[in-house]
Amino acid sequence: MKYLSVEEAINVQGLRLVLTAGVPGPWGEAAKAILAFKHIEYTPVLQQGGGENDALQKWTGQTSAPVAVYQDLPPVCHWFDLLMLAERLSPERPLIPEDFSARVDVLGVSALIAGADGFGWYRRLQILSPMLLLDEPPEVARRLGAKYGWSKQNYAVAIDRLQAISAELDGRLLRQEAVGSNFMVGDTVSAADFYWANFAGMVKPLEHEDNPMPDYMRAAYTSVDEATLECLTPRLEAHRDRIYKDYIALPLDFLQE
Ligand SMILES: N[C@@H](CCC(=O)N[C@@H](CS)C(=O)NCC(=O)O)C(=O)O
Repeated sequence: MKYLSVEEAINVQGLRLVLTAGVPGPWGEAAKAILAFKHIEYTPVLQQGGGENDALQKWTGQTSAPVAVYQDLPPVCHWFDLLMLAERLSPERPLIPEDFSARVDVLGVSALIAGADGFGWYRRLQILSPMLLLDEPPEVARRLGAKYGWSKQNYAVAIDRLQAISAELDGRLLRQEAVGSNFMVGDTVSAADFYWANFAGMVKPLEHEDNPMPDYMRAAYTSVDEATLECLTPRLEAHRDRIYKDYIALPLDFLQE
């Protein structure tokens, strides 16, 4: 993938998507998969994972990725706003149902996976822990820990939260199977399916041929803890694989050209 620098991207027209360059960040990959499904074109822009990202801070008021900047509209830095922007830009390929009850379900399940205090959030606290529990944590880990709410107390409850979310998602898929659906909500693909497919890799990434992530990141994402690994139940893993097969292009494209 060819990324522009923030400085280069500021004056480009259309949709710009700031992404952590060189790695498959789950929030960024979910955004990319959603935009691709909707046939929305964008210019990739480089964020340096865990870096200072001063130019990004000036442009968007924060330093994380993904961020979507559409023409002269304010930057969109949160998964929910990014999803709503994608819905507005391509309403003909919806990933949020019109029916309000189903809408509540899709947005609620998506928040359990991608939102603050969700699956990705707590799994990240676990991933950062080996570094943050050192006497002298590396600078990058310290910065990420401060940004994303790491503390010994939050780390201690992470496994309970991951198990509870996993049980909720697995139970939901079981009920869906019983009515003949392969999707998290209703009988068609939605944003909730896209988020799960992309976040499940934080426990067990796709094989190298489909996800050529750097070795250090594969080692950090691949769970060796039995209780965490069990959060990816066979049903949740099969769901992830089905969504990739049917809706997301592989191999993932994130390495810097
Ligand atoms: N604020 C985003 C989440 C963004 C996020 O957590 N980004 C992480 C992905 S791991 C990130 O940019 N990490 C690298 C960094 O902060 O430098 C949302 O709610 O959608």
